[in-house]
Amino acid sequence: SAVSSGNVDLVAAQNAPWFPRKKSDMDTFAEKVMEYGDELDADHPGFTDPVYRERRAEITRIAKTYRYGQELPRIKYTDKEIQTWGIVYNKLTKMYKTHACREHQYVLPLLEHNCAYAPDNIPQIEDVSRFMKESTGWTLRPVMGLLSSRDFLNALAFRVFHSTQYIRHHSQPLYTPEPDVCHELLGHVPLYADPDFADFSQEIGLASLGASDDDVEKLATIYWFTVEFGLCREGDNIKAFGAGLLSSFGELEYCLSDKPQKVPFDPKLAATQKYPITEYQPLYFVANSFKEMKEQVRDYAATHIHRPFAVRYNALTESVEVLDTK
Ligand code: TIH
Ligand code: FE2
Repeated sequence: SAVSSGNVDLVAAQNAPWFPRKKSDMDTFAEKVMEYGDELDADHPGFTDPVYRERRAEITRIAKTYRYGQELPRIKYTDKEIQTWGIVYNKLTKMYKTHACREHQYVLPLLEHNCAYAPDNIPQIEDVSRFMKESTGWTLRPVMGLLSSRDFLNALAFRVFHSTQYIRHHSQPLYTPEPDVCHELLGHVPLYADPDFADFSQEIGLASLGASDDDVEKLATIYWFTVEFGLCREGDNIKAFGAGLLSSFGELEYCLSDKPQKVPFDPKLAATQKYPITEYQPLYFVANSFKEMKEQVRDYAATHIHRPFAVRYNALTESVEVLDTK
């Protein structure tokens, strides 16, 4: 087996879908957004609010011009936006004590202390990204809206998480069908300070590099049932660790009630499970621990994702090396 030297493509990887080899390669994602972004769907609560629409357009324009290596853009949030954040923040932080997994509960006070998380302040992703970098090597990148599954997952291989900076519409604080700054900062960020969760996410990212469309779809579904909507066992209890749950006080209450179905996490089953994207989930997977989840996904990738090459992340150069396995 041979290791490629930087930009020398191996024959085996040449026929695979393109994937980033280094962090700056992700600059090509900046203008490719799928839905939402600044084009709101008709059933979005902000659709008929011109002030909200203009504000969203302003914030997404900033994300569009960001390039690797620059300081992450600081947004001057309005009083109305801070008020929405405050409502979400106060409701959620009360519920976390009983509903959030222990890793999330451990990190939130650190974010309050180090990154100015508070009910009357929306933290800046530059400050948050620096904190993440020091904890587990993860960083944030601004994004206009939803990326394709392939681009989004590929970034995880580099320990890069794409984050929106706009906030949900003030009329519906309890749930939004799309990511917003509450979802990123309260749902995702705390978990990325946990070493096992950090490794687990990168594992999904590495498996997605150069994978077939079909395999990317499966990995995105595993991501959905873990990083976004995962539950985990804690002794005799079940707690939430999925960011979609930890950022929605509506669904956070619902997910631990007896209404939805809960089954043990199995990546092979999760990979093809159907799910709705604009309403509460009817089914959740329950993991035993982040460590076990990481091994389950690594085994799944080794046995079910077929590529004629292997990849390895070099943390010193922050780049992906391609290894010929033929
Ligand atoms: N439903 C979540 C919330 O209200 O915060 C947001 C999202 C979860 C998953 C995708 S978007
Ligand atoms: Fe998310």
